[in-house]
Amino acid sequence: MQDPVVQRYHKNPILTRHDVPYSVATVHNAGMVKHDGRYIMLFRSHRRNGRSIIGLAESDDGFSFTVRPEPFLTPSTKGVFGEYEEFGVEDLRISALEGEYLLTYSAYSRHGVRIACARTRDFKQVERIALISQPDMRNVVIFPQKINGRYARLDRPHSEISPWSIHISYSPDLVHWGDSKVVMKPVTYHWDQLKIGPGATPFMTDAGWLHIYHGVFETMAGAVYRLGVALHDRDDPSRIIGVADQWILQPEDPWETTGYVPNVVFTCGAVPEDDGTVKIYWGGADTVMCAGSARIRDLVEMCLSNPRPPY
Ligand code: BMA
Repeated sequence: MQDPVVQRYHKNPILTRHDVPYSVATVHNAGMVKHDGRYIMLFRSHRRNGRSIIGLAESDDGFSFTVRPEPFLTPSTKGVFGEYEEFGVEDLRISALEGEYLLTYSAYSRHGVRIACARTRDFKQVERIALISQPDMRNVVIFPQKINGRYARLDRPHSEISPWSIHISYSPDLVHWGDSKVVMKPVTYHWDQLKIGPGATPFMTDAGWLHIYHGVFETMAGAVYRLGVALHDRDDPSRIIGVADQWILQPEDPWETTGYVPNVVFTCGAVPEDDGTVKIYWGGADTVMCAGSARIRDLVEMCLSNPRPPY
């Protein structure tokens, strides 16, 4: 196994606010996908009013990105989306499914945070489909394949009774979701004991769906966000095969340990490659975008050889 398991790109950070041709304060937590052989990054930026929008950057090699002159998605001002996106749109994930790209993002408003779903085929036109959760819900990733004829997603409801955990839900039509079930919870006095949430869109491996998630530990100096990895059954992703006991990435570089929110690495996207590696993308300190690479078999091995209980 490579040590460290995630090799950071030597020219991190790969994208900062200085690369953005419009006025923003941060660049972070980007959804990722390969479209027509090019890497698409849909990144979150705080505007100087503290509310977030989504920008688009493109790359041929997955590391060197150019930002489009205009934002990709800004809060709607019309109808039901206008009401629920009033305070901003955040942390978008991309799922390639049946010839289109499904986008899920957090919609913030005076009513709380819920998830909106939209679709695009070309990353030019975007069509909003529906608000697909009630408040409060963040961090929804849709599996890039239907499971027994239904759409499936990992989500993370907020609860006062339980530490915030990862659940699975299903839908026949992308609009109505249900049949929910908890799949993974934080483990006490573990690096993810405070809360966990879905991270990058899961991708298929020989051993099942690989999901890179985030976990949080509270310290005397505040929360530390790290990344971990879980393996889900290919046919029934509500069944966890193994969750790695150890994290795969923690804040270490200066732009991860200091910034707008210190000690944060937070992922919304990873791109599996044909050579058996996966490019992992994360926001550093809610301020910049970083990238790294891992061997998929190493991540799978971590889930199989030394797993901790799913909950
Ligand atoms: C979470 C979300 C993320 C953010 C993280 C660290 O609650 O707001 O968007 O990256 O906190 O600040």
